This record gives sequence, structure tokens and C-alpha cells, in this order.
Amino acid sequence: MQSKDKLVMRALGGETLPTPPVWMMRQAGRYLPEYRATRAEAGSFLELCYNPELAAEVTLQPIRRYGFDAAILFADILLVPQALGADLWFVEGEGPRLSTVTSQADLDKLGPVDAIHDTLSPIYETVKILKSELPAETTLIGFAGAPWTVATYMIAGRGTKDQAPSRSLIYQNRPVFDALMDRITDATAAYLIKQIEAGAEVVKLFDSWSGALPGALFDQYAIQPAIKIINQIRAAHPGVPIIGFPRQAGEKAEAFIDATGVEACAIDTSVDPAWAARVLQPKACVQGNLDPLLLITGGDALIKATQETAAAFANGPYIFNLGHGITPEADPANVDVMLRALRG
Ligand code: 1CP
Repeated sequence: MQSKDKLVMRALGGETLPTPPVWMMRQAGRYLPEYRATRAEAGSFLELCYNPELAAEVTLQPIRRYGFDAAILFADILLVPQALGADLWFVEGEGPRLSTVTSQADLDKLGPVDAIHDTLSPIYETVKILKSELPAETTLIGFAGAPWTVATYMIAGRGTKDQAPSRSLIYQNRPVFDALMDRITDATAAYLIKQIEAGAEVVKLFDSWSGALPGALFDQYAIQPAIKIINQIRAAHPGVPIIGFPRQAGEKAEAFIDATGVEACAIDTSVDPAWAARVLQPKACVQGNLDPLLLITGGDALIKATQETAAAFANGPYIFNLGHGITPEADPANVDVMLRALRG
């Protein structure tokens, strides 16, 4: 099957399909026993990310189990900071930790953009393996974190609730913040271009914390970096569809689509599907936004919400997905319930 004939590619090309293609954020993850087994075999989360055979294996697991229409490369948005020279480690049961960047001296310790591929080459290898092993009809999605979201982890050294350390740096040392953003922006474009060259058919930019940007700064730090990245990708590989995920941007998602020209906009659980269908869908394919909590609670509420979400977007280009990643507590059987409700 040619890439352009795959269901996800057709939706991204603007086609309205009778049954929407479907995949899930974090579809390779701890809710699956086979993921937990492969992660144990790898030793740690980071060793899994940098082991092309095992990273490809966990990417394929949810495809085998559920027949999703897309596979997302197994990696993490925090590999880019690591490739730029930040220290990165995961504290079991807590989450990521990084060495922080809050001054010119910290910035000077980071390496050049060209050097990132030394660290990231196993990721490109994973993409190559997936390209040859995925079923013919499955679309392969590459990804990276958007610069603001990646910067929040580099500045705070961990995940935070409200991104206060990063907003503080904007107010206290704008030149350092801007220089960090520029470095991440160029690294992200270079990283995504290499993923495409290795076989990714689509790329997704995760701006998980865009909702924490003060409104007046959304254009400068969510939209403008996305434009720079997209321009570099389009110059190298015109025609590769791009999915933006300006999470919790609310109605600013419209300006995001207008300014960046993304083929698709992923929406989080807070977005009203009727609004998104009316305002966003005429401009781009929409992807989302079932509440991931329903995959824990299941039952009739899951069936009803799945069908209502799909119905809201039935008159335009649409990819069914969750509003955020599936959680470790989700019941794998509920994913089958969701798929039956969607596909009949
Ligand atoms: O213990 C484990 O096995 C680790 C859990 C885990 C997984 C499965 C992490 C740590 N990352 C991932 C994989 C991952 N991360 C993928 C690929 C697989 C897939 O989707 O199937 C992707 C696309 C991501 C993206 C990612 N990582 C984002 C953006 C999307 C989002 O969730 O908003 C973010 C913010 C991260 C950072 C990160 N990595 C891992 C955790 C627990 C976190 C969040 C940390 C925090 O904010 O506290």
C-alpha cells in the first residue's frame, strides 16, 4: 500500500472518512503487560528508548494487540535535552530529572545542535526497523516536544504543575530564555528531519504545557517556534504532514492552525468537540479527544463518549484519539470496548 492511501494519511490530507482512523497517545506504555516485560528486559526506561530492537518491539505491541491505524515511535521528548548535553535520569515512581539551565554559564555547557545525532542515532535506527516491520496499512508517526514544553523541563529540571520556574526565567532573564528556546528549536527541526529521512511518514509536535504560557506570550513561544520548525521541515521534505498539539491552548488553537498551517491539530480533553468541529475542523484535520480516564472507568460511559466524540467530528477530516496519554491504571480490555464502539 502506498503511504498516501493509508487511512491516517487520507484524513491528514483532508478527507472525511466513514469510520475515523484511530490511535492513542502513550499507546505503548505501562498499562500493557507486554510493555512492562520488555521494559524490564531493557533494564530502565532510558535503556529501552536507546535500544532500537526493544523500542521497535514496544512500538509494535499495541499495533499487534489492537490494530491501531498509526504507530508512534517509542522515544521521549526529553531525549533532545539529553542530546544537547543536559543530564537526564528517571526517578522510579516520580518521573524525569534533568540538570537545569537558568544562566548563560549553563547554556555555555550545552553542546551544538549538529552534535545531537551522536546521541539520537539509535532513535533513527528504531524508525528504520519500524518502517520495515509495521503492517502495510499502518502509518508511522515520529515526534518531538515543542520548544516551550522541552524548555520547561530543562529550566525546572523536572515536571512542574504550573511551569513557574520557566515563566520566572522569562521575566528575569529573557536573553537566556530566548537563547535556550532557539537552541531547542533548531535541534528539534534537525531531529524531526532525521526521523523523516529514516522513515517517519508524519511528525507530531507535543506542546504539552502551552496552556501555561501567559496569553500574550503564546504567539512568541508556542506559535513562532512551531513555524520555524515547520519551515525547516517543509524546506527539506515538502508534503510530510505535521500534527500540532498545543495542549490546553483553548481557543488559541485556531490562531495556532492559522499561523502554522499544520495539517492536523490534536485537542485535549478540555476542548468542546462541537466548538472544535465548527471552528477548527474547516481549517485542519482534528485529532482527539476522549477523556483517558474513561479507559479506567469503562462501561456504558466509555461507549457513549466514544460514539459521541466520533459523531461530533463525522463531517470533516478526523483522527480518533484521547485528549492526553492513556494512564498506567487503564484496563487493556477497555481499549477493545472503545474500538468496538468506534468501528462497530
Ligand atoms: O516508566 C515508564 O515506562 C515511563 C513512562 C513513559 C513513557 C511510556 C515516559 C516517561 N515516556 C514515555 C513514552 C513517550 N513519551 C512517548 C512514546 C510512546 C507512545 O506515545 O506510545 C511519547 C510520545 C512521549 C511524549 C512525552 N514525554 C510528553 C508529551 C506528551 C504528554 O504526555 O504530554 C511529555 C511531557 C513527556 C515527558 C515525560 N516522559 C515520561 C514522563 C512520566 C513524562 C512526564 C513527566 C512530568 O511532567 O512529570
